[in-house]
Amino acid sequence: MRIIRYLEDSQEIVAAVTDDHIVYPLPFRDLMEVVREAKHRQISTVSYIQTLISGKQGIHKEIGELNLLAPIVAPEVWASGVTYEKSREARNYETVEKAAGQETCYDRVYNAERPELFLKSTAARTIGPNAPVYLRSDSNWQIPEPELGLVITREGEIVGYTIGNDMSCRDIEGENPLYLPQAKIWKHSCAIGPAIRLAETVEDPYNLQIICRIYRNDQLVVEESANTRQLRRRYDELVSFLLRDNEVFDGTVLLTGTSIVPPNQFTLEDGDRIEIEVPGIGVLSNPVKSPVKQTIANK
Ligand code: DO4
Ligand code: MG
Repeated sequence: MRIIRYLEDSQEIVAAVTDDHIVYPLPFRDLMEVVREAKHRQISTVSYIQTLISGKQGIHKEIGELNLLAPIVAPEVWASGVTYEKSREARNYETVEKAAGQETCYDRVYNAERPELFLKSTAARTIGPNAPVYLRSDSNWQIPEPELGLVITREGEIVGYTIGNDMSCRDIEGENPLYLPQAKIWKHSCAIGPAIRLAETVEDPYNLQIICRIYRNDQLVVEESANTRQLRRRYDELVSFLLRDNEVFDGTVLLTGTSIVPPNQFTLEDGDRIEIEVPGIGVLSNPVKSPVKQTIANK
């Protein structure tokens, strides 16, 4: 079972979607309200939703036919770094810190007990399906980072899984790792969606396929895939480090790192379209817009 949000007649609707693609609008403003109410009734979220939708008609629709919004207004999106070998290799390729035979900060963090965690985005900077991700005007080497996202409660319980795009500037981070916040955070630099699959309905979250496709002029120019079984850490471990002496809020999303990096010569361009698919969750599709186009569009 998945949870989506969509816009209909200017109304934001939260809905449950069954595996046979029936959409059931729910009388709640967001998933976290449903989770809290289920807890209060001491039943699982899925059981509670089943009681809500039982006997209801539902709408037979592919979610792509709806005007989808981000599946949750995440107060914060955090991200994990260098949790896959592929990410370590890419970071070592781009960094000026790499001296022959010497360990980099990326090698060290990949092997360390403490993971790399960073604040990726806030609600205002995060977009949902089909909205444009923006490029930075001061970078010439930009890529999407397709990642599995954990949707957590303020206690750190993983209630669902979504897809995230941790847009990144390889040249800015490569010049100096201390530039990480600028390489990672700007307006529309994070997309999540299209749905949240409830954790109870995921058989094995360490066996999810992630596929990334990038289209330029409607031609497929990048297609790569990975599997969460390649992750070096456990999800609970990432969440527990995030919660250490920290306050997180209901509906926080924690991205778990990327194992897909486009070829080193690739950089995103205005007009590209990024698709990130996780079977069972859906396809997160976003067009790419340059700063020049954003300025014109905002006028
Ligand atoms: O160290 C930089 C960030 C790495 C990252 O975002 C990732 O591995 O996904
Ligand atoms: Mg990342």
